[in-house]
Amino acid sequence: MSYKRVTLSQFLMEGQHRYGGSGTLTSLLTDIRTTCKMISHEVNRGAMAGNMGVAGTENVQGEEQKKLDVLANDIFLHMTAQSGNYAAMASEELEDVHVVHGSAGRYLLLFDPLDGSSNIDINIAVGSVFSILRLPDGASGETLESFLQPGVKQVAAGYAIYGSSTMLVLTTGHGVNGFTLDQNIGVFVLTHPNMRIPEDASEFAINASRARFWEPPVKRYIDECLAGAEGPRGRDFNMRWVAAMVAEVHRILCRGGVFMYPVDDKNTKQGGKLRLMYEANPMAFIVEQAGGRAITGQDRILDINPTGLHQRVGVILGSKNEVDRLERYHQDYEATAGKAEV
Ligand code: FBP
Repeated sequence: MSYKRVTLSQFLMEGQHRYGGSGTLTSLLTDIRTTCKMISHEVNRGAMAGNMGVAGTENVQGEEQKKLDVLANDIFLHMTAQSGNYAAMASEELEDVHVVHGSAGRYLLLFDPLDGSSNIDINIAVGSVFSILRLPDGASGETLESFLQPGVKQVAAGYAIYGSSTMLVLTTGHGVNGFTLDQNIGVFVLTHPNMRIPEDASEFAINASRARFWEPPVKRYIDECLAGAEGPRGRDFNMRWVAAMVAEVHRILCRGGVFMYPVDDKNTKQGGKLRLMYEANPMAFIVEQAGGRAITGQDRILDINPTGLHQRVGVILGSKNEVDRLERYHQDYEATAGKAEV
């Protein structure tokens, strides 16, 4: 039996040679690797390290912060600043841009240090999500404007999932690869090369407790799935909801499906639930690189021109043919709704 194991560092070096990189991307992602290893350790220690429960503070979104939200945020800020690659950062847990003083870095890092925080105290999967942008020429990391770039400008993105095992899944625009942390030797090993999302699927994820707020296109899609083999879809569908976007996206990368947190009548004022810059954009980059699609209902998420660090959007992503169908239902609805108004 060949014992060929490829570590994340070897994979990044190999990519550097293949795509003629300068080594900066390798260094950028090495910062992220170390950060996620440290957060994985703290998540796994859980109550033993007193990491459970609330921190007694609120973040810029007005959400109660968990102790691990604050700890993971500190680990991200500290560990990724070491290399000096990043000029500045933005986090779900910080209101404003965090400038890395003295850094001559040419990159910007955006992150959700702990996604799925409501799962921490009940020992269900959580994760970290990151997005890397170039600092525009002539721009300084001090300004918000340098961050407000559409998702298509990302040079790399990914997530770590702290579940039954710890994995790091990432893209640099050349497909999607998954690495599992070998706890014995403390290295990420390539276990899921070239992940691809099946175009068809029979599994959806949406918070059904919000059904009364759904817009007609989403309601139509879910009703048809729930009608099963006797209904217009002619087959049965299954449902999942982990309440951690990282886990939903990881499931879809592994076996297909569609994940939705759409704009609905209850969150429409704030533009949706999930944040564009450090949740929707990195996940949309990953999903598209794996052959899936990611839309708001109307628009391709990666084409959105951001207006704010903590801007929220509707998210519909996953298997191409299911997202195509949801997009059609939105277009049909807008066409009929448009006619009704005339
Ligand atoms: P944070 O935990 O980082 O705030 O992320 C938001 C999130 O937890 C997503 O990961 C998840 O998909 C969604 O909210 C769950 O929402 P709900 O509480 O409505 O089930």
